[in-house]
Amino acid sequence: MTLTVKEFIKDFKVQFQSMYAYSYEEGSTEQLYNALGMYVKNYLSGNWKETREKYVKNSVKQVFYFSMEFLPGRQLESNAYNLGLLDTIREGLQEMGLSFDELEEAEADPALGNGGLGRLASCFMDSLASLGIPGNGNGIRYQYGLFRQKFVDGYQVELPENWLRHRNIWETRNDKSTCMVRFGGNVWLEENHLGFMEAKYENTLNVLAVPYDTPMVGYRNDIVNNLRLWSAEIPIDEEENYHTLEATEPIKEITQVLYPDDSNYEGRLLRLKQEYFMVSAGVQSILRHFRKYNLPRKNIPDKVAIHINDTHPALVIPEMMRILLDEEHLTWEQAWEITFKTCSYTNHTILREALEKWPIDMMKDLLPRIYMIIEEINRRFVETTMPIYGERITWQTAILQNGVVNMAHLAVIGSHSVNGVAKLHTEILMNDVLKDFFELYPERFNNKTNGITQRRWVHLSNPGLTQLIDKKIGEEWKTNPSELKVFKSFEKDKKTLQKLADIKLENKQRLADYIEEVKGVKVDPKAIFDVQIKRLHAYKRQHLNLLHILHRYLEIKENPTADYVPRVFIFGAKAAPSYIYAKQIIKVINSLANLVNNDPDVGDKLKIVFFENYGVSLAEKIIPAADVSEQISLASMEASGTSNMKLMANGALTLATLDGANIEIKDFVGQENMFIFGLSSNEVYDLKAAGDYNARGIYESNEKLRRTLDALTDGTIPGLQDEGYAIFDSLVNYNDEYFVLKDFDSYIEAQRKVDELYKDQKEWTRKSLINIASSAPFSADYTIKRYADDIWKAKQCSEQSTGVEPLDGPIA
Ligand code: 73E
Repeated sequence: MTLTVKEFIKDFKVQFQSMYAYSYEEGSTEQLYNALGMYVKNYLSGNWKETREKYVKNSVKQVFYFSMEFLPGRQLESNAYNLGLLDTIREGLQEMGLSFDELEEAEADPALGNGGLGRLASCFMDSLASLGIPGNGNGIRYQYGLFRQKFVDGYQVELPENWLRHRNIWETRNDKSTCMVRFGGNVWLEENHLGFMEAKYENTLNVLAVPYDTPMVGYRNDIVNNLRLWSAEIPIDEEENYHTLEATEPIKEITQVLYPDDSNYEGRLLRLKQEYFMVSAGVQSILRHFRKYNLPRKNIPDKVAIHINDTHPALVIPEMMRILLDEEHLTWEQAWEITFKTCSYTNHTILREALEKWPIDMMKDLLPRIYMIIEEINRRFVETTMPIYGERITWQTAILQNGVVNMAHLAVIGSHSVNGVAKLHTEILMNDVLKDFFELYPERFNNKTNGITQRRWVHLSNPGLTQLIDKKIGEEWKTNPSELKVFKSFEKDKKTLQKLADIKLENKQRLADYIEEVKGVKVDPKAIFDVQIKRLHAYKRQHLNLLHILHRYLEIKENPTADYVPRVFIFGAKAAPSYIYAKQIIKVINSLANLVNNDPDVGDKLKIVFFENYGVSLAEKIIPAADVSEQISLASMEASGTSNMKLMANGALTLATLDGANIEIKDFVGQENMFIFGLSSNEVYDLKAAGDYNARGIYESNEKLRRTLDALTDGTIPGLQDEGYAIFDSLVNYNDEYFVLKDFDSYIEAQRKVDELYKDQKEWTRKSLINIASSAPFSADYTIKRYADDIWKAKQCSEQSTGVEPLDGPIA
């Protein structure tokens, strides 16, 4: 059934009138957006219901992806696109004198995640639905998303992100499926009249978990999966106990705000409450189904896979045990077998400061029954491991260590699968971070390199490129990404290359206009657009990028008439509010931008643009216009990265260290089609082991570098307080934790090669084409297929879904 433009116009008018009781001509942009969103939601509701019913009726295995973060981005365009309605809607609106793009801007971009981890979860939701795999998301409906970033005087300021201020038309509150989550109080075990041990509770804080469901629309396959986000409320029958607004605070605060830390951990009580709240509500709602249909509990692992996205939801393991023991009265052995076979865990980082370790006292107070169960899991683990592996390994792998609950250890012990997110990262887990566990359970470890959805990150964000590919190789690549490799056969076709260059220039012009609009900076679209977009973190080394720009600036000042290839350095990055060093880097880049962008000696040779409030919507504008993708983390530190994949798929050339998924990008695209520099991860390990790294020595012996570093503190950059000193200090006086100085020379050399190659536009565009044509392996559809086949044992249940042929190549 295809919708005609005429039908759309008629239905949309009815929709608008039914919501606002006047004619659409009088509607505000926001009202028109709401009506359009509602129209799309109504359109898909039949499939949403049928998908749900089909899964139950056919009793298929369902995946539940538990994540504290989801970063879906705006949903109107992507839902309309996946449903096959987008062109019709665009045309219809145009006939009505309305603009789709304008209405779309009225949609809030839900920032319910920090960065890569949350965005990955949303790419996975898109791929699950598009592959027709029964998959559900389970998370938190934060009332405030990640802070809105503003720059005041070049400093980051955080403002609350009240994304629900306007109604969220995509969600459906589901009062029928609420559950109760208990915190604190006293708990003891008592034998009941049937002779079962039962857990008794008193003085608990009871919190009502209310689910809000959001449709996850598959690509043209009639599948609509579900994302369930939980909100904390006062239980209805306890309302009389909450007389004042203040009294309600401990409950409401649970789902009020997302913790703004990426790759970091702070043992805050509220965060532990959030984790347990989400986990308990999610597990209860899954197991309720088995009770309702009286299904054999031992079949749970055949019907359910629960995925633990980093350790944040690792309490799934004791919570599932709690329900199976206390409410289903299974034996420990039965409950453990079910739990272990159901759960799987992904590790996303090796950064020590990101590994969750909860103080035992905190856990005991807040979750007394859960703590008892963790203690018992630990006791049994120690009991079985000790006689076989001895003391050292046993104590190093125990869950309870030195007064804390080690969540990664809980996750590994309670899961049948443990995976990293890129080949190198998985190797580091096996050889270093989780080495002892790899010895205990080698069969559990596997790699699943991250991926991205081409639908959002190419088809929708880069329509020009998408049309060109369609024209050259047909549309099959859209459902079978491996077809993209056919595009490579055009690498020597002059016309195609010219067209590709034209499209890039158009995208750059569009971004240049936007830069002028929001930053008031005029940039030349013919300059190299050099992009680093990711959270601000010392290990990601935005300050290495900064040093190179500063070095370039000094060169221009010294020799303004030399022949420079014009470059625009583009940044997007939020710093965690408490991460002072990261905020100092932002300030220095902003101050340098202010200097450089207004220096008449510099002109178009060099510009710096630091966007405020980087997020999914901004990424969609920047990525199609990028020439260079900066992936410059210290080797071994970035688990995978995903902006590297998005930028490559849009034809940017990668400038990278051999870290995370950059290595696999190199394997597919070829070293000659990117710019590699810096220490390898083995060299980093050796350098750390040798313990003789001498940053000051490098500073003193490297003239070029010294001049650049000195410019941080000698007044070259106006407007700084002590931020330049702080960076200088960390690098020179505190021995440069992330080996920025060590990699400086080879980074400068790689940047020189970028300039050199850009002078040969044809060759640059040829390499760009090869990048695009080699990007298929990083489709999240492949990643999800591997998760489904190897870990979840979940089947595709729709023949129309994206067909993913097995890919040859190095991704395991
Ligand atoms: O390398 C990225 C990776 O691509 C990694 O840093 C990121 O996850 C991405 C997706 O796999 C990540 N985020 C976090 N840990 N790793 C994290 C940790 C604590 C809170 C929020 C996010």
